Formats: sequence, C-alpha cells, structure tokens
Amino acid sequence: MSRHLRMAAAQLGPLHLSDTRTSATQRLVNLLREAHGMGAKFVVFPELAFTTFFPRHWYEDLAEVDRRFFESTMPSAETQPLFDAARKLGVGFYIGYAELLQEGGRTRRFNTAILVGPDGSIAGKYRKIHLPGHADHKPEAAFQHLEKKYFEVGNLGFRVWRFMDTITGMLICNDRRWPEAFRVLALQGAEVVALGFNTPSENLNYPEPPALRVHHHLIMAQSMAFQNATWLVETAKCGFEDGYRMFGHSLIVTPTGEIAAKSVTEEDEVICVNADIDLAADLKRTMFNFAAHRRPEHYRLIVDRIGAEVTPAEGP
Ligand code: ING
Repeated sequence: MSRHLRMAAAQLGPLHLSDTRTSATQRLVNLLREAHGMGAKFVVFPELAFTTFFPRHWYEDLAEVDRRFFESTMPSAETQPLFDAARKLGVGFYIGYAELLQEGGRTRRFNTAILVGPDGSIAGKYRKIHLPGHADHKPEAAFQHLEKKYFEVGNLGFRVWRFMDTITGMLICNDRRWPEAFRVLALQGAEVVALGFNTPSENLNYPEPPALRVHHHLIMAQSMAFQNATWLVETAKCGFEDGYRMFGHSLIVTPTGEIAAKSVTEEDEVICVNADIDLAADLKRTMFNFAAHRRPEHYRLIVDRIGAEVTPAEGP
C-alpha cells in the first residue's frame, strides 16, 4: 500500500503596501480552510506571504523596513490565527516570511520559510540561500530587486525533515534556478520539496518577454522534480502589487516530471493533488539511483569553482 499525502498549493494574490498583517493572515486562513475543504493535509503558502514583495522598493532607513516588513516572532499576535486554524483543522503547512533576529550583538535578517506540523508546532526552518537582484539603489530602474540588501545569505543549509510520513525539504523562489539546491535535498532523501515564490513578470535588467519567464518557470519545475525524483509544490504570491505584476502558475509536479495541477489565476487560488509519495520508487531504484550512477569524482568543479572560467583542454 503506497503512502499518500493530499497536498495543496495555496496561491496568494497581491498584497499591497497598504495591506496589514491581519488582513494578509485572514486571507491565508481562508485559503487554508478552502484547502482543508478539498481534503488537503499539507498546504504550501508563498514566499514572504505576510507582506507585499518589499525588496522592489528602496528604503534608506532599515529601521523602517524592519518595522514594516519583518517578523521578530513567528507566530506573532497578528499571524497566530493561521497557526490556530491549522491546528484546529489538523493541517500542516509551509510558509515564507521575512525573519528578523538579534544574534551575537547584531541584527540579522533572512528570507525564511518554515514547516509547521498539523499540531501547529514549527518542525523545520530554512533561510533562503540564493538571493537574486542587487544591494545598490537603481533609481533609473522601473523597480528594485533588493534581496541582497535586505537579507543575509541563509545560514542553515539545505535540509530535509521527517514530516507527515514523508521526507520533506524546503527551498525559496530563486533557489529553483540552481540545480545544486535540489540535488543536495535529493541526496538527503527528499520525497517532497516545498517552494514559495514571488517572481516579477518583467525583467528589471533587460526587455524579456513575460511568456518566456513563465516558460523558464515551467521547465525548471518539471526538470527539477524529475531529475531528483521528488514531488514539488511551488506556490506563488502574484498579481499586480501596487502596480508591479508577478506571475502565478503555482504548480504541483510529480516525481515523474508531470504537472499534476496548475493555478489559472493571479489571485487567491487553491490547487490540490492526492500525491502518491511512493510514485518515485521506480525512478529512485533505476534511472535516478544516485548510488549506482553518479560520479562525483568528475563533479569537482561544481563545488570548487564559483563563476565560469574558460579553461579549454589542450588537445584530445
Ligand atoms: N524572485 C525572482 C526569481 O528568482 C528573479 C527573481 C526572476 C531572478 C527572474 C532572476 C530572474 O524567481 C525571487 N524572489 O527570487
């Protein structure tokens, strides 16, 4: 009898600068209830799910950023209702938020995600490692992407947890562009990867067709799930946030690389799949039997070299 886990991606439409934690939390609770009504036992919410995607804005005063967008406790009085609803309904969830803490006499800021069990307790924490964008102010750009200014690189590594009778790992947004991140989770036995994202429809660096950005999102999700034989739940915060568009296309992808469910709006929307967690068994035993087929002795450059350097062979 194979293990099943009914999983949902709870996509969140726009959050504006004018939105409050309380209003955001109420929408998240409504999505959780809708997912529960569909039979979901595990719900994946987006990255930075309690606020607008604030790294698009330049703020001189970090104290203002801390006050307006970071959580110094999780849950807090404003976010507690989500944890209460989850515990009451017996539903586990993944959610992303901006984490603020004092450690070693200094303020530390991370783009964080947590796994919360059906009893409402925090089972795992991940701090985003691949931070895209820039740290300097680009006043001539249509919008900023200041994750390198507002967050530190995550310091908890890529880890997995025994969670709801599965081995679950977490990633956040830009991590999905780096195959190494998924592979490190798969090498630890990941069966489910939860990933929240906030991805702008426009490219701030050059005029890239928005449809091409969605194409990249779709091929990355299918290839990462398949090449690592894991289930993958990717959940968007999307729509026009104060006029800045982010795309949806939340996905639930099978270990065989098929899109089992996809959102069709840029609003609050729940998609749900009764996942056969053991669907990956044949792939892990054969095609992607890492122990039988991988050759790390030839992969050294992946770890030792950061940027690409032209180092051609001399002769055959
Ligand atoms: N957002 C985007 C992402 O990686 C981005 C940033 C988009 C970087 C497109 C490069 C190209 O999906 C976050 N939050 O990482």
